[in-house]
Amino acid sequence: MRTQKCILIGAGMDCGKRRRGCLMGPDAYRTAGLIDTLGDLGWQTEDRGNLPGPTWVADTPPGELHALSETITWTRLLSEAAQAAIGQGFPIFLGGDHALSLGTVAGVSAHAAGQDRPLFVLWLDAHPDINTPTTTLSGNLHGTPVAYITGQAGFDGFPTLTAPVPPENICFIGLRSVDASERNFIAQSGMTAIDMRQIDEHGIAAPLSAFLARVATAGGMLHVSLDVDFLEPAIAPAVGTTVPGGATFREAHLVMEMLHDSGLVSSLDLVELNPFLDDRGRTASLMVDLTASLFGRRVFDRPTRSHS
Ligand code: Z70
Ligand code: MN
Ligand code: MN
Ligand code: MN
Repeated sequence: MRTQKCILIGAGMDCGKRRRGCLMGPDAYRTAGLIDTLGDLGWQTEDRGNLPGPTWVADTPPGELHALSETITWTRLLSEAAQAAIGQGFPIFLGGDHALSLGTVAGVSAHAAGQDRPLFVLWLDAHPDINTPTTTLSGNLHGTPVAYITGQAGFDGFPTLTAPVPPENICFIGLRSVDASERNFIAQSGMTAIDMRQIDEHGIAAPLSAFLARVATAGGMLHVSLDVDFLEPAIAPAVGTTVPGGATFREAHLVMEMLHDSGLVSSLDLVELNPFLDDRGRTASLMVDLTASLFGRRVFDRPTRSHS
């Protein structure tokens, strides 16, 4: 990692889907001890508090776009906050639902373009979130950020992207709930899509190593977007839509440890935590522990970098 300073940005965005509760996420991470955990690992932490985005939105009928104007407002706020932070430290965006990545990745990609460096994105999620406002069946905009950040059409009214992320720079790991339109798009997009079967057959380290090697060779910056539903619901119940068959405790920690060893990660989203659904804070605590692995917590030092 290039810096020893983290910048925490709370984004209690809760309008990317109908089910409410993600607005409590930022404070759950703080309650679970995120700041002390990072401090114990030698990181200085600046907490910029919670962004003042739109809060409560009444449900729209099924199939209609939900909270479009609120999502556009959040996207602008988050993109500005990301661009302001990333030159000053390692931003950690405390969600909030996954629609917050419309803004965080837009901001980070604008910064990377200004530095003449390619941006890569690792999307750890059961879902590829690659619908557009036109293709979405649910109307939930948390299912759309990857389409937006790669510059797909259909995002009328959203801020114009400064620097769309090339599809070849996107890597999904953990997919197991994919809409038909998303499957067709991914197949012809050039994105790397690792589903649970590939993880079962080859392990999670091999595809991650291959992706990290590409980022390193390109001299890229790497944004990591961690959706709680990447994880097996038995260990991470605090999420609106649980999808069985997720990453295990050990797979998830291995991913974060390998990311740390790579030294390539420059920003992080923690998304979809719904503390209202948690079991005595265990999901919030697990997300903090995974973040600790990304920021250098380990059992023993390792002799070499994992992607070389
Ligand atoms: C579906 C949609 C989704 C959760 C993302 C699901 C999207 N593809 N669901 N995260 N929990 O509505 O577009
Ligand atoms: Mn997601
Ligand atoms: Mn998901
Ligand atoms: Mn989700």
